[in-house]
Amino acid sequence: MKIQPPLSILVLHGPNLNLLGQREPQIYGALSLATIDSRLKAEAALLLVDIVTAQSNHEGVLVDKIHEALGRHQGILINPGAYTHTSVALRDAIAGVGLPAVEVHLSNVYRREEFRHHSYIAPVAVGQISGFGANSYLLGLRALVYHLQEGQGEGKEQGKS
Ligand code: CA2
Repeated sequence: MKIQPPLSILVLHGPNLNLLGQREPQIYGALSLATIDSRLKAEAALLLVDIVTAQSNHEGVLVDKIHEALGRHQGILINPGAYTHTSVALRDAIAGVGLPAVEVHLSNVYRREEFRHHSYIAPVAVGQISGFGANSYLLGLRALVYHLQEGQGEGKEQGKS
């Protein structure tokens, strides 16, 4: 039996999420991004997976990070921030690398302004979790890991590993 290295997940935070905990706590909660990242690391340890986290306010930097995930990570957990509602480039990058991605949002975007109801990312994501504050990230990580593990399980049943 071949020993598999742990799954590695890239966690991407989009624009303005570096401000978390400092402004608009009524919408986005009181936790800082550093606290969310450390909770994600604790959750990843429970799930026996590795994570690498990054935040950028720049669309092209996020596109580059998605490209660089190929060969390094098996899945992407992403809060694209406002780029959710505007970015064909991020959508094309996720579709282009073909890695399973889960989209997460702190706020329930469907209870907010109409322009937040459309996501360019959702059609190329495995799924979306929205409205649970920092727990959206933890739920999203769990969903992505289960998705990846189920995929591997199916492969094994078919004698592919
Ligand atoms: O609910 C989410 O996670 C969002 O992705 C957050 C984005 C927003 O544009 C999306 O519609 C939904 C905005 C992130 C801005 O974060 C801030 C945090 C603190 C203070 C100001 C902005």
